[in-house]
Amino acid sequence: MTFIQEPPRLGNQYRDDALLRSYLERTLPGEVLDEIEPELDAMGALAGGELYEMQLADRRAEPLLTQWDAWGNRVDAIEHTPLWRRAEELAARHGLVAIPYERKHGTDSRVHQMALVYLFTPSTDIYSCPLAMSDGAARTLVASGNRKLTDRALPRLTSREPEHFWTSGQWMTETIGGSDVGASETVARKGEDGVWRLYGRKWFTSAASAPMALTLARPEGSGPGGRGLALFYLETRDEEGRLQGISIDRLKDKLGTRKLPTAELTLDGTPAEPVWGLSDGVRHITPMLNITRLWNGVSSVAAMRRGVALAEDYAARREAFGARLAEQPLHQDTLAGLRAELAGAFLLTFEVVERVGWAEGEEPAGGEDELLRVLTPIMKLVTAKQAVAVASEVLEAFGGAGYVEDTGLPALLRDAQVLPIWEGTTNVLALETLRALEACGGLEPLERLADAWLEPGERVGLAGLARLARSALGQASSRYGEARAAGREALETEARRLAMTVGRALELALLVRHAAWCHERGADPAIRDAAHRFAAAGVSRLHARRSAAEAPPAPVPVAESN
Ligand code: MFK
Repeated sequence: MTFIQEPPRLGNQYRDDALLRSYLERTLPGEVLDEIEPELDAMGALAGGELYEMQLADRRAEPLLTQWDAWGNRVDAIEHTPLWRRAEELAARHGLVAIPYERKHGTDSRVHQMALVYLFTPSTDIYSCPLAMSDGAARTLVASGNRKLTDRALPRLTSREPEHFWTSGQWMTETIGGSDVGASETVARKGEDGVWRLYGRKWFTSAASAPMALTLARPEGSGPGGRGLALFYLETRDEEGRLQGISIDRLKDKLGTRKLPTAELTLDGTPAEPVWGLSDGVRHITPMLNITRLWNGVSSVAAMRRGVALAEDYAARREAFGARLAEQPLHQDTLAGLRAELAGAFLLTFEVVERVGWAEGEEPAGGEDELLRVLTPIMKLVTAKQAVAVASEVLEAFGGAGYVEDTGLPALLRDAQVLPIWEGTTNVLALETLRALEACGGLEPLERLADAWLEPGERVGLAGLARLARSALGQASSRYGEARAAGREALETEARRLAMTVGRALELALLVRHAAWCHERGADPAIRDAAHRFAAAGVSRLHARRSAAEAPPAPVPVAESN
C-alpha cells in the first residue's frame, strides 16, 4: 500500500488561538469577555468546521454574471457562490456590521466586532469585502449627519435579519485608476425633476451586487480634483428589482479573490442623492476609507493566522527523514518566525481597532484622531506586506502540496496579494503617512506612545527589546527630519522605508507590552519568544546613510559623454 499523507485539519479557531485569547483577556473587562465568549466560541467552531469544509468543497465555484435572459432582456444578474450565501446569512445574524453601531459594550464594541471578524474572515472567501464596505458606508452616513439617508440605510446595514440586511458598495475606482481618486470622471447632472443622475464608468467595483453604494461624481460645472467631486448615495435597483441606469459590463478576471464578484459598471442616468453637499467628495469618503483600511488589517492578520494554523497542524502530522516536521529544528524555527510576524501584526491591528472604538465614543480622548490618522495607514501597509510574506512561506511549509490547487492552499497566497493593493497601495499609504505625520508634528507622539508600551517590558527582562524599538523609532525620527529638511523629493523617496520602520518598531513595542502582561500573569508564554524572534528578523527598514565618499559621481555633461 502506498503512503497517503493526512491533510491538515482545523479545530475551534477561537479555542486554539492563544494570542487572541490572551489579548482579549488583557484588553476587555472580565464581564464583557464573559458575555461575548460564547459568540466567539461559536464563530471559532464554524470557522474551523462547517465553513472551512464548505470552503474546501466549494473551491472551484465562482460568481456568475448573466447579462441576458433567454428572451433577450438585459438582466445583469450576479449569482454568488453557496459559501457566500451562507456567509451573508451568518454575518447578519452575528451582527458583524451591527455590533459597533449597537454599542452594547461601549468603546469595546469595535474589539468585540473585529474579534468575530478575525475568526469569520478566513473561512468565508473574502465575504469580508462587502462587509467592510457596508461598515464604511454606515460610518460615513453617520459622520455626514444626513438624517434622511442615515434613517433609510443604517437600519438595513446594521440589521441582524438576513432578509432585511443590506451590504453596500464603495464605487471609487474608475478607468483612471484607484489611487488618484480626485481625477474621477463620472458626472452628476441634476434633472428638471430635481433628481441627480450619474453618468460614467466604474472600473473596479467590488460587491457590484450590493443593494446600495456610496460613490463619487463631479456635479456638472464643478471644479477639478477631489474638491470638485461630491459624495453620492444610490440604490442599485428599483422597487421591481430592475437595475437603475446601471449595466454590469463584465466581471474582472483576477489573480485572486475570485469568489468576489468585482465588476466593471457603466452608469447611464443612475439616480443618486448627494450625501454631504456638492463638493469635497474625497474628504467626505475618507471615513469609509479609514474603516475599510481597518478591515484590511484585520483580514491580513486573519489570513496569517489561517496559514499558520494549517502549517502548524500539518507539521504535527507530516513525517519526513524519520521525524515529524514539528520536531525538526529548522522547521520549528521557520514556523516560529511566522508566528512572530503574525503576533506583531495582530497587536498593531487590534491597537488601531481599540482606538477606532475610542474615537467613536461620545467623548474621544484629545489628540486621538490625529494619532489614528497616522496609525491607520501604517498599520494597513505593514500588515498587508507581512500577510503576503507569511502566505508565501506557509505554502512552502507544505512542500509541493502547497503548490497544488485542490489542497486549497494556493488561494492563501493569491488572496493575500490583494491586501497591499486595494484600499491604498503601499506607496500611496506611505505618502498618506507623511501627510498625517505633518499634521501631528512628526514622530514624537508615536515615540511617546511606544515609550508607554515599552515601560512594563523593562520590569520583566525585556529591556534589550525595548532599546531596539526605541532606537528604530529614533532613527526613523532623525531620518524624517533630515529628509524633510532636504526637500519634498527626498522625503517622498524615504516614505515607504520610514513607514515600514515605524510600523515594525510599533509592532515590537506592542509585543513587549503584551509579553510583559502575559509574563506577570503566567499566561501565553510563547509571546515572549515571539517578541525576541520578531526583533531578530530586524526592525529598521532604513537604508544605511551614504557617506560623502560614496556619493554618486556628478553627471557627465552631455558633450563630454558623447
Ligand atoms: C477586507 C477589506 C477589504 C476592503 C474592500 C474594499 C474594496 C474596494 C476596492 C477599492 O475601492 S480599491 C480603491 C481604493 N482607493 C483608495 O483607497 C484611495 C487611495 N488614494 C488615497 O488615499 C489618496 O491619498 C487620496 C485619494 C485620498 C488623495 O486624493 P486627493 O484629492 O489628493 O486628496 P487630499 O488632498 O490628500 O485629501 C483631501 C482631504 O481629505 C484633505 O482634507 P482637507 O480637504 O480638509 O484639506 C485630507 O486631509 C482628507 N483626507 C485624506 N485622506 C484622509 C483624509 N482625512 C481623513 N483620513 C484620511 N485617510
